[in-house]
Amino acid sequence: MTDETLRHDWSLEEALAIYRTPLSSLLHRAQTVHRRHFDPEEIQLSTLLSIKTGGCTEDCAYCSQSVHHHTDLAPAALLKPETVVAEAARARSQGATRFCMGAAWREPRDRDIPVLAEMVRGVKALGMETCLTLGMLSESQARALKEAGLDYYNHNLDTSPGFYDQIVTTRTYADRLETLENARAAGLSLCSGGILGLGESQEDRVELVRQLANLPVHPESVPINLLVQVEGTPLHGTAPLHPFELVRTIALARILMPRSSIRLSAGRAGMSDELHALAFLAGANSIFSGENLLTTGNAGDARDRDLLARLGLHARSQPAPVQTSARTPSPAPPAAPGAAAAAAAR
Ligand code: SAM
Ligand code: DTB
Ligand code: SF4
Repeated sequence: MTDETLRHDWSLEEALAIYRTPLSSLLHRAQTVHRRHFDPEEIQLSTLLSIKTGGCTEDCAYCSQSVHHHTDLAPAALLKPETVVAEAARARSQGATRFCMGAAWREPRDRDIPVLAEMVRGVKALGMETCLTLGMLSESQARALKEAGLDYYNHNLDTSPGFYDQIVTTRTYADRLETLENARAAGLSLCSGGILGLGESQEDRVELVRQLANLPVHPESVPINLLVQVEGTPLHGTAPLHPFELVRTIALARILMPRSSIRLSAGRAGMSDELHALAFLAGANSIFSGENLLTTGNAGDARDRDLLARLGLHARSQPAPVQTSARTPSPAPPAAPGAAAAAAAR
């Protein structure tokens, strides 16, 4: 069975065939892969904070923060490190193991790096994993942030290369790939995924996952966002995606990137408990916790506690051991029926 092998050469035809498998067989395959590599009852929680809000010069059609659109968002300057660290401490007290700091920038300037490094050092000192998402990043910027203790860089491919220019025109897919390369070269772990519900085709969704899986090293974390429709953005009013398409995309990501964390990301506030359950069955094992994402609302801690309890799932209590993202397949651990065995296998 090829599921256990980390492959980087998936063809579109192979990936489409998996995506279009009858749903129960697709879920069974995704679960089988998931249980080989993860504790099936454990969900990792990351909390987001917008450290610089609005006024972004990029024209991403989904985004509330672009100067090209007319949204109600109030812009805010870069937060002070002490404010950021206090928010991280609050997130930690609610069970988050990773703190993700997002800035509405095309790219940071070199002179922004020292204050960002200070934020990273402060969050790291709380014992949390750190993640930044700042737009395009040079290798030297990535190295400086890595040195400060940055664990993850989030930079999404968002959609397929073919559909990309209908969503963003101020940068290219190649720009996105270059930043991922720069972050990798600096030794950072990658968080890279996309958004569904932009009006893309099924082939675009499959191609997005294939692009991620065919990177030289799989992103350690793969956020799958469902478009949060924001009034004033060009994508407001887009026909909603059928939820099974989201579930299939998650399952495909789980099967093609067996060792990656797959995060059910933006859009959860509008999802039923049943859809959450299907997404977890499809192999999602991470969520954004907290009341807010960056500029829009999230499911919230009270609902998430209730949801996880009803599903018999629990939040991961510690950051995962630092991963080495091996290019070559390592022997898969035996199928682990219990939590302890699966945890020990990682
Ligand atoms: N400015 C940086 C960038 O674009 O790389 C970092 C922040 S940006 C808000 C991070 C990601 O959030 C985007 O790549 C996109 O995938 C996701 N995102 C933004 N707005 C969204 C929305 N309305 N619904 C769902 N996902 C969204
Ligand atoms: C990601 O893939 N999703 C997060 C995080 N990475 C930075 C952002 C979601 C943003 C949703 C819309 C908003 O709140 O502005
Ligand atoms: Fe700017 Fe990021 Fe929003 Fe695009 S997604 S407009 S780069 S903040």
